[in-house]
Amino acid sequence: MTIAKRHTFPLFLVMVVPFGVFGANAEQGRGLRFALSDALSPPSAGGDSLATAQIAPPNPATPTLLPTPASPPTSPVAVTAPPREYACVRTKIAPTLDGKLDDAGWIAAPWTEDFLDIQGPALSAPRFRTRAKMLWDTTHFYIAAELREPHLWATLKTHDEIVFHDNDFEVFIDPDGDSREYYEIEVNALGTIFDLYLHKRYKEDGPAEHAWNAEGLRTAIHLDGTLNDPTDTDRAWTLEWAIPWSAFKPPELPLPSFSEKTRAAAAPKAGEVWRVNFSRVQWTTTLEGKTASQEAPALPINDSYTQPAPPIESAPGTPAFPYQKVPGKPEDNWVWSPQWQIDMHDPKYWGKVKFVDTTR
Ligand SMILES: [Ca+2]
Ligand SMILES: [Ca+2]
Ligand SMILES: [Ca+2]
Repeated sequence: MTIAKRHTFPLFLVMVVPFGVFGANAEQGRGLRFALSDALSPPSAGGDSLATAQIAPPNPATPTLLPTPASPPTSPVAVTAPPREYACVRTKIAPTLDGKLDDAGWIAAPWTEDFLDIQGPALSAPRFRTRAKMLWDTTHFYIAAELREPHLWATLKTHDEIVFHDNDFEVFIDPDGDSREYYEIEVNALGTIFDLYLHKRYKEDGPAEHAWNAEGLRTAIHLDGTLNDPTDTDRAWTLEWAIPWSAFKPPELPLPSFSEKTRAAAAPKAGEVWRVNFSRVQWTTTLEGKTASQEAPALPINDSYTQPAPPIESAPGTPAFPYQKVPGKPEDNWVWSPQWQIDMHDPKYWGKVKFVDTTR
């Protein structure tokens, strides 16, 4: 199954609450971080049809500034390695955006290291393999990723919903590496995008600007398996993104500018290094291996799965036992370059991506 989308809607200006909260885990920090902005947002207009691939633009809201709560202490892990590095090769032929990574450019491009826990190699290794590739040309930054996944699951369908409430793949990009004026894009297995701009880190009172959109972004996802069907075992999802360099443009905000605006959303020069990191958010669901039988008396579905009783009433055409998050269990965060803390918003730990041009 391949899902392709193109985002070309205009930019809307929305001031979102500054929020500097990071708890002892990413669920706490993220949940708090979005609680107020969610509350201030107008109600969702509902899911968009994948068939038409139309994405509703976010509705404008009244600019609002609220005081930042005190940040609880975090417990960072000792830093034992420098940030990851990757040589991003300029490609002569743009990949075909179909979610499949069989393009000549992707075949030639090296994989990143396998993702590990956000706090580094001292923590448990991820349950499922994740890795990425990057390419560039004069018009776009291309990103590919492979996420091994025995239970393809996604529910969110509306642009700029909080996509990490599903399992997702995320990229963080700070072109000039000053830890200010940087960008984040998230996607789930349905291809739903949540893209946002950070004026400063949350620890420095943000704010996050959800109304920023990666204009001209094209995405495609290939599902190696069946989405939202717990009666079988899936294998992976792969994705391709083409992000125009022109998308890396800070929105107009009533805030002081740093250096990103002077870059004028230009393509990198050969040899330039940008700070980039990838994150995979992975929730544990009630149909992952032993979890179901640990939670409640179980009903057998097949040789592989059990499901807590009683079964959940489902809409016609949907599986009788939809995936459910395990209540109270925080998400896992698996990343390319370890952050040594449960906080993606510390760009000094992001990977160093060097744009290499061997075509001349
Ligand atoms: Ca492709
Ligand atoms: Ca920056
Ligand atoms: Ca957005």
